[in-house]
Amino acid sequence: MTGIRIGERDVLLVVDVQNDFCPGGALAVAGGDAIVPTVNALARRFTHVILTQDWHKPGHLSFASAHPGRRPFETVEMPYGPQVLWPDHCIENTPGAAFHPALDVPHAELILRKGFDPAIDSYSAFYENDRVTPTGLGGYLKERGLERVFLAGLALDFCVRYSAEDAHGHGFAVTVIEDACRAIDLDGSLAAAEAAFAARGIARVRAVEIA
Ligand code: VGL
Ligand code: ZN
Repeated sequence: MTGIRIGERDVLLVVDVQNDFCPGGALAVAGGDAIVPTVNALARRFTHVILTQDWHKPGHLSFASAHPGRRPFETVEMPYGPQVLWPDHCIENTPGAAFHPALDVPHAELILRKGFDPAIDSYSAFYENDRVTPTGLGGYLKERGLERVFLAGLALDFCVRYSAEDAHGHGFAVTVIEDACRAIDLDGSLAAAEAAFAARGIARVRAVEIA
């Protein structure tokens, strides 16, 4: 047990703990709802917590339904590169886009929505999937003097993964809290995420290690 002491320069980034990513939702992640008590308990250890919310318009270009003849979980080429097509999910102002009802983080200081451009998906909380359009989160964290980014949420192999990589790219010390995440695991995406974390020195810990 390492016992990581959380302080004023640490932030917990809670990624996409939304109904559509939980069992019964449009893009359900197995066990997605099971992380909620862990996330709630973790959040109480942090002064600084940020929530992200996947937030798409109807007809978003990441939806298979926007591509005639295509099925969910196929990959297509977009102007910005390959894009997995998803079932319609997290449509703005719908119950599927709402946070899980048991998510209890009253002190969250920022709710960052992403994926609102109808033509570009955004897995990362820092950049859209063109990998160059910033969300502003990097600047927010730097201006606020935050230095270490801890991540929890859904899905480990998509939005958590790319958020972690981009946090690392911004120079933050990055730790993924593994048992506070769940993965989609599409065509080896979980193994790819784990390899990416290892390659970049992104730490992986369990929630119990956070003091
Ligand atoms: C996510 C696929 C599509 C995620 C969001 O939160 O990991 N995955 N939109
Ligand atoms: Zn999405």
